[in-house]
Amino acid sequence: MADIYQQIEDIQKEIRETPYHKGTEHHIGLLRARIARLRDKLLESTSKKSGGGGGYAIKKQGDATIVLVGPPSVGKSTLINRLTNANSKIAPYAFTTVSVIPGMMNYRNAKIQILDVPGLIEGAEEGKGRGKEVISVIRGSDLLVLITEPTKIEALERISTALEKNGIRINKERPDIKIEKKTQGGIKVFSNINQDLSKETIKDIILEMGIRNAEIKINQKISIEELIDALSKNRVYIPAVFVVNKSDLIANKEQGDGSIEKPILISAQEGYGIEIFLESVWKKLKLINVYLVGPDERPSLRNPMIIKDGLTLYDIAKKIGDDFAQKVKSAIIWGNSAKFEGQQVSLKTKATDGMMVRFV
Ligand SMILES: Nc1nc2c(ncn2[C@@H]2O[C@H](COP(=O)(O)OP(=O)(O)OP(=O)(O)O)[C@@H](O)[C@H]2O)c(=O)[nH]1
Ligand SMILES: [Mg+2]
Repeated sequence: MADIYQQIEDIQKEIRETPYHKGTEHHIGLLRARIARLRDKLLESTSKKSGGGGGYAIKKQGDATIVLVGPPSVGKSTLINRLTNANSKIAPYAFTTVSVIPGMMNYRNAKIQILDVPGLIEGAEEGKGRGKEVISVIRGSDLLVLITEPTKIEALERISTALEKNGIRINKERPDIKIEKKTQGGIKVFSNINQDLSKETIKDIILEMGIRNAEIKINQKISIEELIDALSKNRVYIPAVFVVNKSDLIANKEQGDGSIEKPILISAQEGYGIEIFLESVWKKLKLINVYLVGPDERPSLRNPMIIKDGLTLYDIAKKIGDDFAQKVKSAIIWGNSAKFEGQQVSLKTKATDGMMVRFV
């Protein structure tokens, strides 16, 4: 293991010492691919070792699971205690929380599980301490809340970088690259988009990632990083909201949008900014409410169902049951996405937030 860390270190040093331009792009691309493979090896050994024990094997529950990640003592336990039924110990010293504390929050009819994890991410990429278990909890979550306090603003960047090194992509889309492995024929790259990277660089990075025979369709303009991500097995793509707690301690409270540059300012203790924060979490989770209306019922908000945005009415019928989906032919809808109240629509119609639906 120590050997792999040393190898990564050495290659990183070489990258730092090589100026980046068209002429060195190929070489740097290969070095980055080499690092990615070494990191993948480390991640594999982590996932084998982790799982179970020490309060880290938390069962996912509810409609979504979010994780609070941040340095020690920034108020993660205070926040989870405010939002949920959890009772996480709060204290004015670091590392109060040493295992994962789960809580459940009801928000807009959804049950959202919130996990308070120990502030131990940094150092995880060097395989230190419990950071690795924390990483595996994060990898399994639907959303991250990266939280810090006014005196530790730089932690947001630092933790993001540490997570990136562990294969976690924050607020990014999975690159649109299709890889079909073959048994022979070498590497064939197809792209109908003009790429900045040369064909040769793309090909050699693919080889460096350990793929010998494959057809690769690239449907977007890609960077070296995105190509390597697409070729690595263990990348996860997770949305995140960035937060600064204890904002009761600062004078300038110009509210942010939840990005890393403009974190949302909250005070878990005083309750400031909590609504804006939850609003942002909700938007990023991409959950919506649809309301089921029974055959003889009037449309109402009585029977909500939480679903992922983007599903069709047919998908919803399937969720209710395969038999049910077989039987229903169309739907009647009410609410702001209906052209008129009681509109009959096909099951191919996309569900929207607030829609009332009767299957017929
Ligand atoms: N001023 C102020 N203090 C806060 C706020 N939230 C938490 N604190 C204080 O910060 C200290 C640490 O709070 P915790 O909630 O235990 O922090 P934590 O992030 O869970 O800490 P660890 O479990 O040790 O990683 C406590 O003394 C809290 O009372 C806040 O919004 N404003
Ligand atoms: Mg805590």
